[in-house]
This record gives sequence, structure tokens and C-alpha cells, in this order.
Amino acid sequence: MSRPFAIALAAILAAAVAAPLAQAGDYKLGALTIRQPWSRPAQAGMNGVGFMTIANAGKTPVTLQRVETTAAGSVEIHQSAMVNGVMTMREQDKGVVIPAGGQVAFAPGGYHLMILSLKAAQGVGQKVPVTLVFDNGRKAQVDLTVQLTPPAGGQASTAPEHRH
Ligand SMILES: [Cu+2]
Repeated sequence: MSRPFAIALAAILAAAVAAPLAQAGDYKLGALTIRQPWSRPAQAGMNGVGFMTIANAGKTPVTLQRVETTAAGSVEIHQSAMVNGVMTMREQDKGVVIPAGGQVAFAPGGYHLMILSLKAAQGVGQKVPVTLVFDNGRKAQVDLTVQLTPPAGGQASTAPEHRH
């Protein structure tokens, strides 16, 4: 191995170590990191879902207020929960607070984006564009990657899954 190559390789390894949390498919918005947004295959006219983890490295809480998309009629923020042994879901019309220094997982069985009345079918490998609107007035445009199973290393909810 030539010496310049060895130095270049060392630099690449150092960069990888310096940013252990940055992964392909992550988005940054100020102190927020939106990790591995994904969706599931669905037919046109049906409802889709959206999952991700939102981390807040800042010193103040941030609220995800609403979500917009051009790919469907509308998007609602839902939370699934077991109530007396029955899986239910509730719209979070006040949004979801991402605590300072914390993170919230949108994952099967818990919080999720409910994408109502898809305009087109979404298949594995396709991207569904959504805009996350936060209370500090800032917007993050992210693409949900359509896949069959949660991303590797992603946070899974422990709650049993429900289907819409
Ligand atoms: Cu739902």
C-alpha cells in the first residue's frame, strides 16, 4: 500500500468515527435530526404510513405541528395505543413534542404519519415526499423510502402492530 493511500484511508476512517450517528437517509434541520424516514407499499386511493425517528439536540423542546404532502389528500399525525386490549389510534391534533436533548420514534405500534388517500400507488424503492412543519416555523422536506420492513438499526416500537 502506498503511503498517500494509507493516509487517505486513515482520514476516511477518522471521519466515520467522528460522526457515528449520521447515516444515509438522515436529514438535519438545525438541532433536529430526522432519521431513516420510511413508508410501506400501498395502493392508490388507500392510506399510507410514515415512520422515522426525530432527535432534538437543542436546549428547547420542538413540536412537530403538522405534515404536508403533494402525494396524497392529507397527512395526519396519529398515535396507536392498546386500550383495554384493543389497538386504537388517535389523531395528535396538537402535534408531537420532541423534548430538548431527546428523541421520539415514529414506529409501527406507536406514533406514525397517516397519509390519507394516496394519489398513486407506492411501491418498494419509491420515495414519498413529505414536509414536516415544526413550531419554530421551520420545515423539513424528507423522502419516505418505501420498504417492506423497518430500516436496520431503526427503532422499533414494542407495541403490537396494527393495520389501517
Ligand atoms: Cu393511523
